[in-house]
Amino acid sequence: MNDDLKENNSQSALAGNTPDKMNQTDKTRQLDQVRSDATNEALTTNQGVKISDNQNSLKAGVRGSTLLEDFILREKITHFDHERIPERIVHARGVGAHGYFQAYEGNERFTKAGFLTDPSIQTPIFVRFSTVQGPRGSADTVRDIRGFAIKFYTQEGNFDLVGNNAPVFFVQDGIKFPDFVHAVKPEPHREIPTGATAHDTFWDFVSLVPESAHAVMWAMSDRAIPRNLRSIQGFGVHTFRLIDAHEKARFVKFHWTPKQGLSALVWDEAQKLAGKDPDFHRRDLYEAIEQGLYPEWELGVQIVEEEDEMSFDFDLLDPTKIIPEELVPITPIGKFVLNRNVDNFFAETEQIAFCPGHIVPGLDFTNDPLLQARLFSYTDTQLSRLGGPNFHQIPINKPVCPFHNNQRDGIHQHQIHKGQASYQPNSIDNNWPIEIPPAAQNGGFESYQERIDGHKIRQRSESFSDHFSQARLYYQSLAPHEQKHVIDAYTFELSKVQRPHIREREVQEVLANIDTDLAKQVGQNLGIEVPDLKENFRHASIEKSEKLSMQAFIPEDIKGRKIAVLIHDKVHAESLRSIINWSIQENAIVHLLTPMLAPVKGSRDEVIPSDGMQKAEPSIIYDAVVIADGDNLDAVLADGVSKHYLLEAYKHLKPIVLLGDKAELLDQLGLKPDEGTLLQDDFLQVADTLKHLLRHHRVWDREAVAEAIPA
Ligand code: HDE
Repeated sequence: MNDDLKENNSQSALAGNTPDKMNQTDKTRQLDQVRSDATNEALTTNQGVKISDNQNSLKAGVRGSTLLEDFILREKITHFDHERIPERIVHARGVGAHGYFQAYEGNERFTKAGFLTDPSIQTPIFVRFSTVQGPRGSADTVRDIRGFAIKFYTQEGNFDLVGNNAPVFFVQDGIKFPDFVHAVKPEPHREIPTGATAHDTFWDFVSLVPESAHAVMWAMSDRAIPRNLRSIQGFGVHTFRLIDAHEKARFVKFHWTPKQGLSALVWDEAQKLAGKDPDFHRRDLYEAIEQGLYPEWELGVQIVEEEDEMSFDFDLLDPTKIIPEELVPITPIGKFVLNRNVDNFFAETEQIAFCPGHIVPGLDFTNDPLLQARLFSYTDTQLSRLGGPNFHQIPINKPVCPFHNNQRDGIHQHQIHKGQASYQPNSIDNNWPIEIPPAAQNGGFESYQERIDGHKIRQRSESFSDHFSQARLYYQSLAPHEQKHVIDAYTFELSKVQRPHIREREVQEVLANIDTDLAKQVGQNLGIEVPDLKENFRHASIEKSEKLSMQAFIPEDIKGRKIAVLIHDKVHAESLRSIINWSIQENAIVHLLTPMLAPVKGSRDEVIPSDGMQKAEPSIIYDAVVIADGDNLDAVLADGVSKHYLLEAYKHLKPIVLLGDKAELLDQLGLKPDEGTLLQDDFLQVADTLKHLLRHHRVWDREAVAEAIPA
C-alpha cells in the first residue's frame, strides 16, 4: 500500500502537478536546477585571474598582519561593499515573474498597437507585484495596496502599465504625492511602524485630505490583505487613450482580472503570517510557477468615446474615481500568463525599471494631473537607484526590438557605439538612424493632437470636487461580511492613532460623509460621538456596483489551493491515497503533515513519509484542513498542536474535514458543526462539497460564531 502511495507522489511530481509531494531524489534534482552557471568553471577574479586560495588572505607570516597588496581580498571586499543599491522609495518590497501576453481577435477597432492587435504574437512580459509602504525586507501580508506593474517587451518598444490592485488613488494631483508618501511611510523620528498605515501621520493626512476617502476605503477593505498575489485584480487607475489606425482616439481604463478568482486573508491570519512566514506571497507565487500552476489574468478595457468625455457625474481625468461597470462594461482584449520564475532576484526583480511614460504607438496619455507627474518621476528615480542614464541597457530593461539613437556615453555604458557621426542631421552616415513617419508600417510614435486652450493656472477643477459619493458606492456594494471587515479595519487602525483629535476628525468629518451606519459603528467602537446625520449625501449615479465585491469573482476551479492533511500513527493509508488522487485531479496541493518530520506508521505498519511538521507549517498557510481516517482519535486528542490547528483553521473560517469517527474532536474543542465542518468516513463523500467551499474560499456564515474563539 505504501508503495502505491509513494508511486502516486512521484507520479504527480513527474506530471508537474504537486512536485512538493515528490520523494527526496526528485527534490534534490529540482534543487540542482538552481545551481550556478559557473558549474565546472574555475574561480577567478573579475579580471579573469584564477584564484588558488579563497580561504585565507595574504599575510606577513601565518599570524599576521594582512597585506594591502592582497588584490584578491581587496577586489572581493570592495565589490561586496557596493552590493546594495537604493531601494525604491515606494513599492520597495516586491516579487516578479516572467510570462507572455496574447491579444484576442478584433482589437484593431480600438488601437493600432501591434501587440494588442495581432493574436498570433506572444509578447514577453515581466510583472512585478509589490507593497507600497514597507522597505525591502518587510512582511508580505501587511494591510496595504499592492502594486501591479507589467512591462510588455513589444516589437514596437517597451510598454509599461504600472498599476495597482485598487482602481483609485489617494491624491488627485502629483504635487501632493510626496506629502502622501511622507505621511504613510514609517514616522521619521523613530521609523515606526513598518509596513502599516495604523499610525498618526497617515490618518492625520488622510483625514485632512478628503480626496483620499475613496482610496482609503479600498485600503481598509479585504482587497488590501490578499490571500496571495495570484488572486488580485489589477487596474491602470488613470484614464489613458487608445489610438486606432485612423488616428482616432478613445479614452480607456485598463483592468486585469485573475482567472484564479479573488481571495483575501482574514486580519488575524494576515498578522500571524507576517511573523510566521513574512515571505508568504513571494513563496506562493514562486512555488505555483515552479509547479506548473501558471497564474493567468485577462486584460480588459472600458472604452469611452471622446465625445462622451463629459457625460459622467465625475471627471474621467480624476484618478480617485472609477467608471462603474454598469455604466461602461469591460471588453476583454487579451490574456497574460506568468510561467517563468526569475533566475536572479537582484538582476531582474530589483533592477527592473518601470515608467508610465514608456508607451508605444497605439496608446497615449491623458491630462490626469497625477499621471502627468508620474511621466517623469519614474525615470528620475531610476537615475539614483540604478546609477545613471543607461539603465535601459540592463538585460531586464532592454527592449527586444532594435533601438538606435545618438545618445552616447554616461555611467555604465555597455554598448560600444561605432562610427563617427553621433548627431543628426548628418551626411557622414547618410543621416542614419532616421526618423520613421507615423503613417509608415510600424511607424514612429506621434502624440495625439489634443487641442489645449487655457490659462496657466494652479487650481483644481470643480469637476474633481466630489470626494465621497464613490467611497459610499464602494462601501454599499460590498457583501455584509466585507462591510464588517471594513468597519473592523477602520476600528483597528484608528485605535492605534495616539491623538484623539485625528481619530475624531476621521470618524466625524470623513466617515460620516460617506455612510452613517459605517461612521456610527466605527464611532461606537472607538467611543466617538457621531451626531445624527441627515442622509444628505451626494449620491453616485448608481447605488451599487456588482463587481466591486470580491464575491463577484469566484473561480471555476481550485487550482493551487492548499490543503493540510494532519496525520498521526495508525492513519489509514487508503484514506490518504484517495485525498492525494483527488487533489492531483483538481490541481490542488496536498501536504501530509506529521507531528515531527519523521515518517508516521500507518494502521498496517506502512511507513508514511512527511511533507512537513505540523508545528513548522501552520494552518495559516493552508486553505483547508483534513484529519485523515485512522485508528488514532486518542493520539489526535492528546496532540495540542493538532488541536490548535483545528481551532485556528475554524477561527479563520476554513473548511475542516474530519474523516472516520472524529465527531468527538469538534465537541472537545467546543466547535459548532456548520456547513464548513465535513464529517464522513470516506473522503470522496465530501470531496465535491470541499471543492465548493474552497472555490468560495471561506465559510463567511461562521464569522459571528468564530469571533468567540481565542485568537
Ligand atoms: Fe508610483 N512610483 N508614483 N504610483 N508606483 C514608483 O518608481 C510616483 C502612483 C506604482 O514594481 C517609484 O521605480 C509618483 C500611482 C507602482 O518597480 C516612484 C506618483 C500608481 C510602483 C513613483 C505615483 C503608482 C511605483 C518608486 C504620483 C498606481 C512600483 C520606484 C504622481 C496607478 C513599480 C520607482 C515597480 C513606483 C512615483 C503615483 C503605482 C518614486 C510621483 C497613481 C506599482 O518613481
